[in-house]
Amino acid sequence: MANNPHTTPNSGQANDTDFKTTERSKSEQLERYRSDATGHDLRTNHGARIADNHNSLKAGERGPTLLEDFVFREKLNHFDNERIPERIVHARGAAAHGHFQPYDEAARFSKAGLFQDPKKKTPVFVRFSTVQGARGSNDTVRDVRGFATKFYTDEGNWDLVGNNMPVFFIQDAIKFPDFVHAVKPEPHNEIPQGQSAHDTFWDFVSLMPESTHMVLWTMSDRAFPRHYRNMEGFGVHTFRLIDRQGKARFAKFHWKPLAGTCSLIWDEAQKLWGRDPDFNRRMMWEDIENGDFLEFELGIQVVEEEDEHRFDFDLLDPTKLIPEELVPVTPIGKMVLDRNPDNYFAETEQVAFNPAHVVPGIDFSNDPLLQGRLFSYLDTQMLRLGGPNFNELPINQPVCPFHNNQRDAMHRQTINKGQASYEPNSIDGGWPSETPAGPENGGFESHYERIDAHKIRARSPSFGDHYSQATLFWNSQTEVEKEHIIAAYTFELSKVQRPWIRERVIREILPNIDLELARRVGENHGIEAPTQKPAAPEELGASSQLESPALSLMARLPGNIRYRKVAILVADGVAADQVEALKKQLEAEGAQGMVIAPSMSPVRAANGKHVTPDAMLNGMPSVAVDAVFVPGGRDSVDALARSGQGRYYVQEAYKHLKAIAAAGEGKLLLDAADVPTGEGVLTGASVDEVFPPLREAMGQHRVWARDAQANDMPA
Ligand code: HDE
Repeated sequence: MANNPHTTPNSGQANDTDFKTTERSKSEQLERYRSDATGHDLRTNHGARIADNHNSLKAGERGPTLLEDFVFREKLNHFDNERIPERIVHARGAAAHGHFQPYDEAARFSKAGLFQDPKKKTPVFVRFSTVQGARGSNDTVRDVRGFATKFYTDEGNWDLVGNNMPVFFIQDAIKFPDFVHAVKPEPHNEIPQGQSAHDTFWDFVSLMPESTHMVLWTMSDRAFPRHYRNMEGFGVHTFRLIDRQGKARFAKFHWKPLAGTCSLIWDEAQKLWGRDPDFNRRMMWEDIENGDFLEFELGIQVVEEEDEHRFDFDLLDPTKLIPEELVPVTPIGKMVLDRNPDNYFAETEQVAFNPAHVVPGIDFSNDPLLQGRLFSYLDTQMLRLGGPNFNELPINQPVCPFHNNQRDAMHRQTINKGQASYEPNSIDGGWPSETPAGPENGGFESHYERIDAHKIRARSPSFGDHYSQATLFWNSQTEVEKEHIIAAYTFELSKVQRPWIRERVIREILPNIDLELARRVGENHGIEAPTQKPAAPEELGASSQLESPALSLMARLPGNIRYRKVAILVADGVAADQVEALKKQLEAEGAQGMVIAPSMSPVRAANGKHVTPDAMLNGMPSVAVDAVFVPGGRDSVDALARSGQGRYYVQEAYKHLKAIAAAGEGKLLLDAADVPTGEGVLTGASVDEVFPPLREAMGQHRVWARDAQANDMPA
């Protein structure tokens, strides 16, 4: 078994070099650890069969439990110790397995093995997460999403540990504990969970102007993606790629979702906290089980070393992005996530990502945030996973063979043979030995960079512009997106108790992004915003670019209706042929029709047949679907129109800018609920008539034209 690090003998170089991963390598490796109890006896951990798993050993039927009961003690003892510390940030997550396949283009930029052969599939494991909340918090909170990918390559694991936003709150890692202490639930009462809408967060960020750009991203709809398949991912920092000739280039990594980008609406996201706190992880899980895999393209923005200083921002500053209009994103491969984990704890919880896990062909820049991360991740895993041997956990093991002279420590599993655990040695033939760097299968060699500098605690003046890219982001949003951002600042600050913090945000921070933004948020708080930008010119900076269309979520709308869910509202007397007709039309386009009824009892249709519901009105509420269809059938529509839940369903869908269609008498439900037709509310005699405009409206994800009046809907 060449790919088992535990069984590969110390056979050295030749074996290691010959090693080749396949798409299945990781799954085959995990198979050795998978355990299935089907058909097996219940036994203790030392292997004794258990005769009675219901009664502890007692002195008499009504007497005390005896210490002798090793079956009871082992069971309770294991249970009492089942928890490990959750991640200090990114505690809540969901993950999936898949593979990555490079395009031809990739090999030009990096000698990394995974990029060389367009036919080669490298296994990956991806964990998506929220940042602020605890492991049991909600999926749809306003927060950054983590997007961490472990590539199990021939040459070792490469971890691309990114987020769904391309910049970060701080410039230097030494501020990370301050930032996290400020955003986490407040220390005296542990409120609020999964949110930044509280005093300590706004206190910190309003005193740290460098956070302004990233805070603006988190106030946009990017902060609650509709589905993990609908969000972009970013490596954030500038990295280096090294080609086969040894030439280094700067690069930023991007994940582009092939299903397009789209997000929830804030009101919808909040309601989902109660209706389905597992919304994102459930959708990913169910889609993968149904064979609707998640697909992303990996892209890079490449900057030649000699161009390092050609931008009006510093490439090493993680609060800045490179506008795609300045340096386009070159696609270099595709990732498909197609398999759910077998066990949440063993895989999703125990996976340990680390930006320092790189392979030859990928290297770091001197971004001071990245440099700090190179320390932090290994450090945190020691506590979280109980010592330095967490690399032996099945999910963390590379699939290539690996040997070194590290030994012992808690929970060591490898049985290292031989006497020499040091290097150089002559006792074990000098193995394991070093590998010289080279264009192929070489050892890792750090980029040969000349540094000539003073040891100093300071920031480069080139990091001094804190606002120009925030303004660029603001200018690049559509009117609807701007309104959502204004509403977000208004909401968040309404939760801040201390007036001076609200004032500081509105008077000293927001006007530097945009005077109108400050004025509007100020108006909602009874605070007058200044009419001139208050920051010093060097802090305001000057972006050579005024707009970047790629920064708008609307730039990558899906355009089609694949993976969309449409609620079909039914009750007794429904026109079953219309239910069937719509389901067929949707399925033909890769979407799904969900039959939703007042209860789970089969509905008796007008033609006498039975229609089986997929869910109940309050079990799959409108916030959990993308569009609503009301078929005809007078009795069915009357019953729904009489029901508060029926009327609320279409009202809420209207409020959340969802496409709504009604065939035949279905319109009567809309009338009863005061849902006006027009602007994505489509009516007609038949499914054939309403489906084309319904598809068109769903392709835009939301009916944006309705944004202004939809808020008046009382749902
Ligand atoms: Fe992290 N971050 N981070 N981070 N981060 C962690 O590592 C840290 C940063 C990111 O699904 C922790 O294993 C420091 C940027 C993701 O398991 C910890 C700094 C970006 C995940 C840590 C940053 C990230 C983490 C907590 C500033 C986007 C979840 C548990 C210097 C590029 C990975 C753990 C998963 C997790 C430290 C900033 C992404 C404490 C010190 C910037 C996606 O080590």
